[in-house]
Amino acid sequence: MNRTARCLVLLVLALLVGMVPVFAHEGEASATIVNGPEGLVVPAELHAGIVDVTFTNITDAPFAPLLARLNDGVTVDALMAAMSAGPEAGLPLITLLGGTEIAPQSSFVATFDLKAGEHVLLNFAGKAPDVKTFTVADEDDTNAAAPEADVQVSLLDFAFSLPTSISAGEQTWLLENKGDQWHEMAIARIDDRTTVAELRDIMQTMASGEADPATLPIEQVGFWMPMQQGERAWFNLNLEPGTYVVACFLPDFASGHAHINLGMVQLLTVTE
Ligand SMILES: [Cu+2]
Repeated sequence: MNRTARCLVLLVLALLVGMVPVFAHEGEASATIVNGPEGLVVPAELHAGIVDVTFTNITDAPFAPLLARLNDGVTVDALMAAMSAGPEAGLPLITLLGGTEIAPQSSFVATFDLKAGEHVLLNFAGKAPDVKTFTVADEDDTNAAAPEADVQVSLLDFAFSLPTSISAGEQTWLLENKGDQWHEMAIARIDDRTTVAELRDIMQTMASGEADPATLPIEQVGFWMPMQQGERAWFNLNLEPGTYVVACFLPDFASGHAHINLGMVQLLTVTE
């Protein structure tokens, strides 16, 4: 074998070794969902129960995957027709499981407690909305255990139940919607020099929805997209010591108010 051929064989072997973890996960309690140049690549079938989902964004565009289960008897066509009239029309047809924002060329692992049924994965962050479907099969032959959580958060109507102080560094968060409404969780770091009066102003500006959050002295460090009643998910966040605000900006359709205005906002201290 000449030198070039040997190099080629080594290259192919290296690529294969690199790909092994991807294949080894299929059929187990994990799955990989890729946002690529041709759009979303989603496994056709997943198992019910606890499933680790690795979201990989290999594009230079933002990726915001949102998982939803179609309610009984609802078709994807019916969902898309309803969504075109606005989210309020689409919501009764689905159960949202949440999702997050994934920067270009990066990955994020979230663990879901999947229930059997037809599902959709929506990405509204790209140039055009991308929707893919997958089935969650009835039987749970994986028996995967739920991850152990360091930080437990309950989403309520309208409050967060979460510790006021947590440890810095990599922590596993468990998010559960124990309310009746849909909820999301945005986590933003506040400048440690912020006074209480300034903080009140920041929260009011955030709640008004009128100011561009990018102009506020805060930095978003985490976000879990809308999740509905009875759903739960786990993911890791690595926060530095400091002061953070946790808030839900979703609307309460009955009153027209954002949940943050109804009390769904809390400060969180991250300690060394
Ligand atoms: Cu909420």
